Amino acid sequence: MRIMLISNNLSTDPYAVFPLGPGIIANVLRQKKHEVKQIDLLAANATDASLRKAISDFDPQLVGISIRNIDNVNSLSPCFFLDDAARTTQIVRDETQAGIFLGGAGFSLMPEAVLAYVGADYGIVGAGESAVIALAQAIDSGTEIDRLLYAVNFPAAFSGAAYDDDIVEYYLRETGILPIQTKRGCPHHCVYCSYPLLEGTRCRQRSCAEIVDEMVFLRDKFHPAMFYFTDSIFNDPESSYLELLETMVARGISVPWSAFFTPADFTSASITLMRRSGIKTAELGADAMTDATLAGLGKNYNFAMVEKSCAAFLKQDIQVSCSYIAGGPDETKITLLEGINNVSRLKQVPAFVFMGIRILPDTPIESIARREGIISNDHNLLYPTFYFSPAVPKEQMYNILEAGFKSVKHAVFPPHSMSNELRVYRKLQTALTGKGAK
Ligand code: B12
Ligand code: SF4
Repeated sequence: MRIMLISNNLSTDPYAVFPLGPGIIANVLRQKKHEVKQIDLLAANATDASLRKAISDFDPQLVGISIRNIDNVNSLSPCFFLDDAARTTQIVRDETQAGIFLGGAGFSLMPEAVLAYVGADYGIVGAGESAVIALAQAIDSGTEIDRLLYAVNFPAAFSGAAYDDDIVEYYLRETGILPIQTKRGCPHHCVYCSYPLLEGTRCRQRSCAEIVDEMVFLRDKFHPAMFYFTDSIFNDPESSYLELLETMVARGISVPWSAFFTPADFTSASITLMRRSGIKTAELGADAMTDATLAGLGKNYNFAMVEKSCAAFLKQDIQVSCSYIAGGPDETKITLLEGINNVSRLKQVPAFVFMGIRILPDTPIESIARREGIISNDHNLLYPTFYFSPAVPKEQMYNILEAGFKSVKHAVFPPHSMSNELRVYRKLQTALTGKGAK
């Protein structure tokens, strides 16, 4: 079949990200001999007219639209992205009779609601590799198929992506970064987090040899400035990431990389291995700023562990940054002040501080918010809705954080001042490698 895949994500905050999910879908469909045309609306600098023309030139028999983000999860300058997706869907409808299906992380968080809002025909919830093949087969043969296909009902698969030249070139020009996913799933139970819902609660790693083959291919073909491992947590509790790093060292991958880490008792040998395999910077999801609020988020570590993790990286001259969310369960005026103090102490660690937690369906924070009367039973979570600890009025929370972090040079608050600073920070990371980035 001729299948068009449209990546609808226009967000460039904190930076433009290569559409890895649609790339995987394109790859598996091509392996089944479907003719696939990928269009990334950002990379193509698409207008309504150019999108219409691309559709009529390709004349697809099926069109997939990827929905990565519903919103920007930022309570202080919220953006809602589904109107763009609805508009793209309408353009596709105008130009072709082909069936339209949705997929992607944003879509999978609220599939029924997003399908209805955007006005598409079908949706694939979760990892799309196997379900998309079944969907294409059914449409091709005229067999009836459910509107929503859930990945859990299909054989597990974990594929690499197609990295189409025109799309890769745009992202390399913009950031120098190419993303790779090495594992899926997270076994932790942080109260606000949707990642285990999206990817499951068990870590499943792709074969190290396959990942490193892909890195060698990408390095030699595109010369990226940096790889970004998009795993929910890179340092899984079983430490399977160390095997990957060993394979990278053995194969002489010399491209810098970065990833999300959760605070842990890192051994110096593991950090040495990260350094030898080219780590550029560790993004530590510290998430809360005090012991009490870490416990409120369901974390299994305390702030001393955050400090210990940072120190372990810094000791081997590895740059580390931390992100925090103020205002979660058990936040009080006292924890805010204590947290500002804690974060200020970590002078060598850039800190990015958000306020309020985006409430996503089926996460424990949703039940907490209902219990505390923050949302009603029929509240529509499609529209950005945030949890703020009822113990501190929101405005007061903002004022405490703003005043507290004003003179703390390594901390960014409020988040709308973050975009530029984070962008500068990222650019600096890639520029320092001297390759690829603008
Ligand atoms: C890594 C990551 C980042 C990194 C990206 C680094 C990089 N260079 O790529 C950084 C930190 C930069 C980032 C930023 C943001 N992120 Co982010 N990010 C993630 C994370 C952890 C993984 C994304 C990823 O690449 N996964 C790997 C790919 C292969 O998986 P996938 O895209 O889901 O694809 C699979 C399926 O979804 C499906 N699929 C995907 N597309 C399609 C299309 C079709 C047609 C079909 C059928 C199927 C399908 O099949 C794929 C293969 O199985 C997810 C959470 C998660 N665990 O999913 C959040 C996530 C996607 N991010 C999210 C958000 C909100 C953002 C930001 C807006 C936040 C912010 N203000 O910083 C920005 C936006 C950036 C941008 N320009 O778009 C949200 C989106 C949900 C929402 N509320 O809208 C998520 C889900 C996290 C969350 N809070 O719940 N992010
Ligand atoms: S916040 Fe991180 S460690 Fe916690 S459940 Fe989510 S991905 Fe796992």
